[in-house]
Formats: sequence, C-alpha cells, structure tokens
Amino acid sequence: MADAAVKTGRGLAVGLAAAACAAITLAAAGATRTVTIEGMQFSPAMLVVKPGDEVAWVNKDLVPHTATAPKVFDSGPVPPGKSWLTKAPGPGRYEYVCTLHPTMKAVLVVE
Ligand SMILES: [Cu+2]
Repeated sequence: MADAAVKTGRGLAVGLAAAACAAITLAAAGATRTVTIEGMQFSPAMLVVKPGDEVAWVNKDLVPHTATAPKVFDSGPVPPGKSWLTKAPGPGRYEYVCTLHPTMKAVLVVE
C-alpha cells in the first residue's frame, strides 16, 4: 500500500517535470509579449523581445490607435478594446508611433 503511494508520487513528479520541459520548449519557440495602449501612451515605452517572439498591442483606450514603424510594421487603426498581433522583425531597434496621434511614441527592440 505504501509502495503504491510512493510510485504514484514519482509518476506525478515525472509528469510535472515533463510539463515543465514542454513549457520551456514553448518559450524558446517564441513568446507573446504585450504592449498596452492606454491613456494615449504605449506601455512599456520600450519593449525588448527576441526574434521569433510575437508582439501584441492591446488598445485599452476609447479611441483607435496604430502601432507603426515605417517600412517595418503597421497595425493600421486598432479599434478600442481590440488588439493587433505581429511577429517580431529581425534584430534591431524600431521606433514606432501612432499615426493618428503622432506624439505617441515607443520603441521595440529585438535582440
Ligand atoms: Cu493613437
């Protein structure tokens, strides 16, 4: 009886270890990183990601915004309450703006 309990315990530990490995593999394949747009600002103002990551801009404001780095990426207008997802470009430092509110500026760094 005690033996069975020990075996069950080991089985669970092995299962958890396998799950942890799977999570690490997923992270290596590319994580989704989020920029929140709220109060007419991108947050964080500088986001550092890895190649292969996806970046989501989530618009929590009551007006549309864009995330636009000329010739690199352009979300087009993202309506209030919506988000836009794109794959990180190659390594570099990308300054981007909201074309609807050009004072809104932020930086995406891919390294
Ligand atoms: Cu805007």
